[in-house]
Amino acid sequence: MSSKKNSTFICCFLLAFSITFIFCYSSAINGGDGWLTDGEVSYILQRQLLHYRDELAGRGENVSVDPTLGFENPRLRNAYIALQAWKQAIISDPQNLTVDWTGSGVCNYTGVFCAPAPDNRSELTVAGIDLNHGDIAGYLPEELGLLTDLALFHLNSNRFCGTVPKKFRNLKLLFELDLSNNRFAGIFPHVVLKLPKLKFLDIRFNEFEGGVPKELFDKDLDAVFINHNRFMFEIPDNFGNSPVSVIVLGHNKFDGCLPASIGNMSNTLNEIIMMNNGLRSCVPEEIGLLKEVTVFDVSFNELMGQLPESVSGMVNVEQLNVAHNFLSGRIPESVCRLPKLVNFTFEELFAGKAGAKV
Ligand SMILES: *[C@@H]1O[C@H](CO)[C@@H](O)[C@H](O)[C@H]1NC(C)=O
Ligand SMILES: *[C@@H]1O[C@H](CO)[C@@H](O)[C@H](O)[C@H]1NC(C)=O
Ligand SMILES: *[C@@H]1O[C@H](CO)[C@@H](O)[C@H](O)[C@H]1NC(C)=O
Ligand SMILES: *[C@@H]1O[C@H](CO)[C@@H](O)[C@H](O)[C@H]1NC(C)=O
Ligand SMILES: CC(=O)N[C@H]1CO[C@H](CO)[C@@H](O)[C@@H]1O
Repeated sequence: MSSKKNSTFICCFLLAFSITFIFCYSSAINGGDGWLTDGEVSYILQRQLLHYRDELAGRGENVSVDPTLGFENPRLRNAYIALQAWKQAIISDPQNLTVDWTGSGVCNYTGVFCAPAPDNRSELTVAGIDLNHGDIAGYLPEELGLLTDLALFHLNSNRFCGTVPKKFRNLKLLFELDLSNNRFAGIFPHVVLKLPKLKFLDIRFNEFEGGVPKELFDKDLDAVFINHNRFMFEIPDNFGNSPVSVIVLGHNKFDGCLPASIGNMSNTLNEIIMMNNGLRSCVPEEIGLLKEVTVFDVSFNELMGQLPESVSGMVNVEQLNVAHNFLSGRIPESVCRLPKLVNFTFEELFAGKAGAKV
């Protein structure tokens, strides 16, 4: 054994040991029924060894593929590697959704959808994964980057934790990414900015924290949901460059101003929800340019000044919520003339006046 391999081995062992220890310790303090079975320990050890190797080279290299398995084409073989690696990274699957993830027929796995490859219609490839509401716990291994033809990846309402694999940058066809309502943490998953076909980004209800890169708003996305995380940043001036029809940023810790550039979204913006952040500014005149908007909610912020008369331009608005801010002055009469308005909530915090409803 070379000394490099030797030290690698020791590192792996220590890593595996410490993780096993934490695992045992937490299950003991959680009042679980004591220690892990030998099977569980060897599983964790195995996974940690695999994981450590993966850090050194491209992951997936060392998921062994039984040579007796036959695959229709190399894409499906890669998909097999990705899905087996993922299955190993799953700790709990109470609905047994991945129990049938065995053998070479990956297109028959629960939650996995195949379609002819866009660049070769005579080859089947994995085009979608949908494990919504699976309640599965685990993490996403880098091997998922082998699913290079994936267009849809839906994981909402599971218990996946950790981060979004960097190898997701290989998913050049990914169109919809829904990781909502999981336990992902760490900084904003910058890898999503590198996905040329991405239109739908949903990472709401996770534990992401830190800033949101301003490049997000220059990207050609149709829907962005990043609400209910721990993001903290100032809304940048390029916000208005975003061509989204729906954007939901609520329940984070954004501050700064509602930028005037929002007016540039007039042809595309349909719903915007920024409730419960720390926005501090006046409501810009330019909101009146948002003629396609149906839902506009900036409630529970620290917006000041008057609601501008220009709101009369929001001719399609059905729900307009500006309550729980520091807005003052009279409500512009033009609000009453908005043809589609169903629900208008405005509250003068200082006067303690109840919301006005139309
Ligand atoms: C999943 O499989 C386990 C073991 O075979 C079984 O005990 C359990 O009832 C199954 N759960 C569901 C929801 O089918
Ligand atoms: C998927 O299942 C069907 C029906 O059980 C079977 O005919 C087919 O060969 C399977 N496909 C693969 C790729 O294993
Ligand atoms: C398309 O797929 C078929 C079946 O796997 C293969 O024989 C053919 O060489 C592929 N064509 C190209 C251009 O890769
Ligand atoms: C976007 O909005 C800003 C501020 O209102 C304005 O100065 C700028 O010219 C607009 N850009 C485009 C491309 O419309
Ligand atoms: C990174 C790594 O450990 N790669 C290994 C994967 O498995 C092959 C075959 O056993 C080895 O040759 C590689 O070194």
